[in-house]
Amino acid sequence: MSSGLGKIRNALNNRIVFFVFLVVVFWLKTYVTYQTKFNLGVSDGMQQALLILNPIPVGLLLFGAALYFRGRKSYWIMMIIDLIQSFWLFANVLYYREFSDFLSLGIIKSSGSVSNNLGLSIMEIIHPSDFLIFFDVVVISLLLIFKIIKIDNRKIKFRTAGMISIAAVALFGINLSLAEKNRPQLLTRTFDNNYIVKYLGINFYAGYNAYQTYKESSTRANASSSDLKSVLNYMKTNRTSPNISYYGKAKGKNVFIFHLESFQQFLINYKVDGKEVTPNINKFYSDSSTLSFDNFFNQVGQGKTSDAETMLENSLFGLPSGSVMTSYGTSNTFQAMPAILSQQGYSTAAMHGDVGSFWNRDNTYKSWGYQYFFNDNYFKEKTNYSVGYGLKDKIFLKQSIQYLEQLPQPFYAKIITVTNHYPYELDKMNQTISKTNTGDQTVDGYVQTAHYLDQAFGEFINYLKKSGLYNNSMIVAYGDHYGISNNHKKAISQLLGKKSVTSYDLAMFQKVPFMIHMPGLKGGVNHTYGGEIDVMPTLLDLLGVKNNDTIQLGNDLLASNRNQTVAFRDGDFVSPTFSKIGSKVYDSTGKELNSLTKEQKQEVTKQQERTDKVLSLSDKIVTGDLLRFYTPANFKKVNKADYSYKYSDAMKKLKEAQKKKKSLIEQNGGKSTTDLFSTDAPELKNESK
Ligand code: GP9
Ligand code: MN
Repeated sequence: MSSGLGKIRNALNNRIVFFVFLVVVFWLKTYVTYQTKFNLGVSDGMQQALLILNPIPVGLLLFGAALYFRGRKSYWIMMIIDLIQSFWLFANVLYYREFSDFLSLGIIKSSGSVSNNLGLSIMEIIHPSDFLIFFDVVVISLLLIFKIIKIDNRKIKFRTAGMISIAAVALFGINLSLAEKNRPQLLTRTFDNNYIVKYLGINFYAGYNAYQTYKESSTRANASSSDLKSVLNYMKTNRTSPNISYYGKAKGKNVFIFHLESFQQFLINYKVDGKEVTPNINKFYSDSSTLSFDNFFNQVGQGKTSDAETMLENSLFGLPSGSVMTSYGTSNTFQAMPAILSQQGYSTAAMHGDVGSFWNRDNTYKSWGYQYFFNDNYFKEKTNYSVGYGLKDKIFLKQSIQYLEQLPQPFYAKIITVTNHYPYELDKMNQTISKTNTGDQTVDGYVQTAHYLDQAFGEFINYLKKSGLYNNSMIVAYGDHYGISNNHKKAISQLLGKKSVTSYDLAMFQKVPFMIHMPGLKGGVNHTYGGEIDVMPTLLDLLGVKNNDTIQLGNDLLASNRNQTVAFRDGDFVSPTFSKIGSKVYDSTGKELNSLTKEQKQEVTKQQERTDKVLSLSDKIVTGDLLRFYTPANFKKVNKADYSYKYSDAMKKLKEAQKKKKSLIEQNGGKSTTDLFSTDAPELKNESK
């Protein structure tokens, strides 16, 4: 035995062996930490393989850098690298335990909130086993100090060190390409820090995040308040005057923003085998107290849901690539709808059955002034409760009531569903309508999950009626973006009953529902052309909130003097007169115009210029963080430190809020209204209450 140990010791006296040993220990340690301290949502064999693989290339590269140096220096470098890595791992373990997310430089730099919250409770959240992360650093350092492992002073050939670095980079290349294959656009869209760590590793994530932060902060540093001039000039000409027959009509009402995931306008009144796919939404759409828009377009880019959220609540566009929420949500200054309304006495809450870190919501929502964010940490989970990105809508909505009813009124509540999400898979017991039969696998399940979403929506509306909320709320429902992408032209033409589809048809296919319901509201179908960018100004006018000095790139859909050019994120546009898709121009009937008159040309150019302008202004505002230089009158800058989405903090705050005696539960004599939510969710059938 002792001779075995002696052999190992002898071997470790060789620098290359020592290096390999360090890499192996580092790899094991990282992998064990992944498995025991984080919840990375590994869902298939490839993801598992990548999780095992991903510490290796970075380990080889970083520890390998020490091989270019000689003697003691080389050992010092290796141990310091090990220590830094261990600190990073350790800090993330603690942060993750509290926030289910990874640390980013943005958080470390910008928000006292996070470090404060963490600082206060650090002793409570630390587990003794966390310190094991430093075990190897301590033991190996001692072995070196006491010369049990001896320093190998021999020079390592430059070629050997070089080969190791090259191997590390090559291995990383393989890692990256396998990751991209499993999760396309992983780096361009950066959905969730958990994804980057799962696929590429916690150390790569550190570097990547540092690079992003550097890039972003240098653009920010170069921006100044004078950059606002062009924005303010645009606002002067773009601002509409509100429609007096609607202005302030919803003043003081509760507001629901009901997010219909991947829900397209074509589903309204759509039938499969003679059966309505979305009967509840159809009814809501044509209710006499619902204002519905039938030329309302989604305008999202790569940020998909997050772009929709950014537009809806800030009237700013998403980015040409990536997502405003993931790249700028933590650090930028915003003047978002939740912040504006909370300063008008509203309670504000977002609810979603996915992890809080997706699209960086857990940080962005603080910047937007959300007092509460009820994410999956707040909901009961069971194995059959979730599909795809999170809780199934019916289960999520039922569980959301216990929080909703505690909010002091008026409240602003955003409810984000997720079951109707690509790849539109639903368990047998929840399939209650037949699939379409285009033969395109990804398309045909869409009506089934949409039908499920519709039923969930119906159950929620029933609850609102029973609880009385229906009568004192403005309910806004919208589809965030397409469910069927343009890659499925053949299936799309079959769904629409056409022989084939043109680029114009595909642009029209980007319509999503936008509906505003309130008892007493003059309803009907409004044909104005607009999109997600226009929601915030529309709602603020309906709520009668002063809105004449805010920076918003959309305009009130109900105003009569509004511009109706709808900009898409790629620079195309649609309007009631002309639409430009790619290099083609179409008239209002969808006919391609091959030659334009001088007047037509002028009009198209004008619309194109407006489209380009509004997109570039938005990018300027976001990347330069220009709102930090401008605060509208009566608006208080949001301080992220005021917010915490920790379960215990939220519960404390809700309890405190009950003293105001304005919540539904208080109105109901202190009795919960959760029983008023009835659902036919098969998963809940045999559950005791
Ligand atoms: C996940 C959900 C999906 O939380 O909002 O986002 P998407 O993929 O639609 O952008
Ligand atoms: Mn979405």
